[in-house]
Amino acid sequence: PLPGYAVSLADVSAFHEGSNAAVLKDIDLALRQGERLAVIGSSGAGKSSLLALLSGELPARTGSIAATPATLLTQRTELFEDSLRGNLTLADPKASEARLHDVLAAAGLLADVEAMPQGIDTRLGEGGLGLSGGQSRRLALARLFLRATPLWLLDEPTEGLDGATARDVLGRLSAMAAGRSLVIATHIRREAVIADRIAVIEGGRILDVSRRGEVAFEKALDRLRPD
Ligand code: DUT
Repeated sequence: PLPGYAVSLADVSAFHEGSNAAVLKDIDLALRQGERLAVIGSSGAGKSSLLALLSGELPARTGSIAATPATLLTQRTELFEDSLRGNLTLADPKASEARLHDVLAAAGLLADVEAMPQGIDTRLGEGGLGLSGGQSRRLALARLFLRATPLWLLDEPTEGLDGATARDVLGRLSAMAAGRSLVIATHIRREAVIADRIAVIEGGRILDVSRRGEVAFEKALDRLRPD
């Protein structure tokens, strides 16, 4: 990207494998380093696809795309048949014990881990301990916190967490993200209010982008699930 920018897209279209209809159309988007963008729109509008495009997972068919290295937090958390430690350090094998402790605390998972039979060395997955949906989500966040990329792409980062936990985790996420650029695909108000700008996407097109302080920004927030 241009100096000072994390992302620049011009006239990008993209197709999912095996589909002959563009999932993203005429996408123009520039994101400055350190800027936070929320992407909202109906189910199927293309929010997750835009994150996949920015992560390099979904190729651009036309147009030009430049993005700094990014970490994608998807809606689904993959768990491996390994200890909780192993499930965490796959994000950074060199992380120190203190760092693991810090990211578990920041993800709101420390008390859960301390209550597990072998703590951080408890085995997860089949034959081991199962995690609740909320615990899996928080493990995914702890993994994200270990990834030092300048751009984080978050797909509904606090979906499935109860309101109080979600707000707590969002506060820590915001602090951990200091200096990084964020793109947050969401339909929940609490996740969009931490953004500097909101992009509305429908039918694979960006319809509108508004900035905090503008009336359109408040209107966009009003479309979201209160929480
Ligand atoms: N799609 C595919 N293949 C995929 C993923 C998505 O064909 O591997 C289609 C489904 C949909 C469109 O692309 O018609 C956009 O999907 P996306 O998941 O990007 O939409 P969303 O805005 O993220 O929806 P949601 O809010 O339900 O997550």
